[in-house]
Amino acid sequence: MHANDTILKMTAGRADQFPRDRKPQIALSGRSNVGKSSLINRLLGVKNFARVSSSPGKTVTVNFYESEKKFYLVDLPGYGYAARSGEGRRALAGIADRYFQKNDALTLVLQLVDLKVGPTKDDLMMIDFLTQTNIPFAVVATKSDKLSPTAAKKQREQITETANLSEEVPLILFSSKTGEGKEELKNLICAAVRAFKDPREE
Ligand SMILES: Nc1nc2c(ncn2[C@@H]2O[C@H](COP(=O)(O)OP(=O)(O)OP(=O)(O)O)[C@@H](O)[C@H]2O)c(=O)[nH]1
Ligand SMILES: [Mg+2]
Repeated sequence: MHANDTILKMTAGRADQFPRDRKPQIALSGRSNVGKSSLINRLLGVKNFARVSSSPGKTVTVNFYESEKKFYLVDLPGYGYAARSGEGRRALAGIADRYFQKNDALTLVLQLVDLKVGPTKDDLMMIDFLTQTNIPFAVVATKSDKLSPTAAKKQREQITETANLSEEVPLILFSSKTGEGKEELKNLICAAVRAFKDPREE
């Protein structure tokens, strides 16, 4: 999993542009500014592969990064960004919703939650949705560099409790600044890719 071996295969502004090939997809979900694009950059070992911005709401398309010709990392638009205009917001919510519908290739969702902030109302709704639809997911608590190890541990417990996470749901502390959690996350992604069975071939 490295930038040398990864291409931006598709920047989809509409659902009919989503790739329909049979490669497993690992999607990054989370509110705007939580660190989805930064996480992709850290995983790929580069600074600016996926676009990161100081102003939230930058990723407005569903971006499919194809890695090792084997799987996709899918950067979804962030939710919960109030300053976007009404029409734009609806279109944005629309495309992320469409992404989750009848997607056989979706093999793992990485649900990002800001470690320091904890789960927002939207994060909790998303976690409920993933639980109810039986989509395998892990929670990635981002920006762990902002807390001391003691505070981080406390917040971790807080997240498990607030989101009512079952023991099967992995919870990974991650920082794109320090690289904490990177190996754990890579292992999780690799395992999901290996375990993927194309439902259309069964
Ligand atoms: N301290 C710290 N800051 C981070 C970390 N990850 C991301 N950031 C900062 O948080 C801001 C948002 O990061 P992005 O990666 O663009 O967030 P995003 O989730 O892709 O946002 P949208 O594309 O708007 O949905 C940027 O200013 C990043 O530099 C981290 O691990 N630690
Ligand atoms: Mg982004």
